[in-house]
Amino acid sequence: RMVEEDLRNAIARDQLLLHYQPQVSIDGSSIVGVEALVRWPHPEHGMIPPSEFIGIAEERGLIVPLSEWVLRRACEQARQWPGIKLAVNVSPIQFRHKDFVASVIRVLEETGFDPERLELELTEGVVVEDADAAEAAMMDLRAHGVSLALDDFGTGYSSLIYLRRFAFDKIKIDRSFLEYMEATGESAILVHSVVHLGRALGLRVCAEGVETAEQHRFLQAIGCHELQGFLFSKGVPPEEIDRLLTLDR
Ligand code: G
Ligand code: G
Ligand code: MN
Ligand code: NA
Repeated sequence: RMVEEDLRNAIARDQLLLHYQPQVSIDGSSIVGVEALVRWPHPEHGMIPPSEFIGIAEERGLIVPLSEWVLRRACEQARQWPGIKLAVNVSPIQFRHKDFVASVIRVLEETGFDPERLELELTEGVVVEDADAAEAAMMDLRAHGVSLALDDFGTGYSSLIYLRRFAFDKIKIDRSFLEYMEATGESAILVHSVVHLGRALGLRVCAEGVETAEQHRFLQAIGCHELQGFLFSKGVPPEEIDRLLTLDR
């Protein structure tokens, strides 16, 4: 297929881009991390979002080179942003690849990026297929200092079991919870419970999709740790992160 060839070339020719969405402290005053979000500026079709090509990359055997490109570029760029975390998304197919951990460690060594500043965002899909292998890979990553976040928390079926069994450092509450939240409604009760649960398990809790000051106040009141969403910033080019961090200091 044409798209496949295009994508292969885009990876090989360094034509993908990374945007970064800030993750902010609960009072909204400082940037504590950034999530790398890949973009494909296509010469004919314009900016293609990852939802339209990550799946293709997974099906066509391109997810490994694509992900390595993302991790390497993100580590290179985030080296200039000391003191904040770099969050990188990991697809289940990429995670299950037998060389996954080794490739992460290699990129960290080659870029000189501090493993303690890297956070990999995994989804439930990562752990469902071969739990033992997933557990081993996760322990290995943590032994190297890399931290792990459970992304899109609450969209799967067995999240609670995964939290008990697997060594996550953080949960990211899926933005669908906030979408339907009014401070008194049922979603608010769910969000409150998830924050409580996370804290009880000693995890950090990040809320995604924060769009209003009201949501911010609520999340602050219930003890959430970090926030991500359009209220603070959408994903932006690295130059904009440079600028925001300068303003921050
Ligand atoms: O950036 P956007 O708002 O379009 O993100 C859409 C989805 O694409 C998100 O679910 C995000 O996790 C995923 N995504 C973005 N960048 C990457 C990446 O580098 N690798 C993987 N596997 N998924 C990504
Ligand atoms: O699945 P993942 O959490 O990695 O996806 C991040 C996605 O969420 C990106 O596509 C990003 O553009 C989107 N996003 C981030 N903040 C907000 C927000 O406040 N509102 C909405 N609707 N989408 C958001
Ligand atoms: Mn994510
Ligand atoms: Na998410």
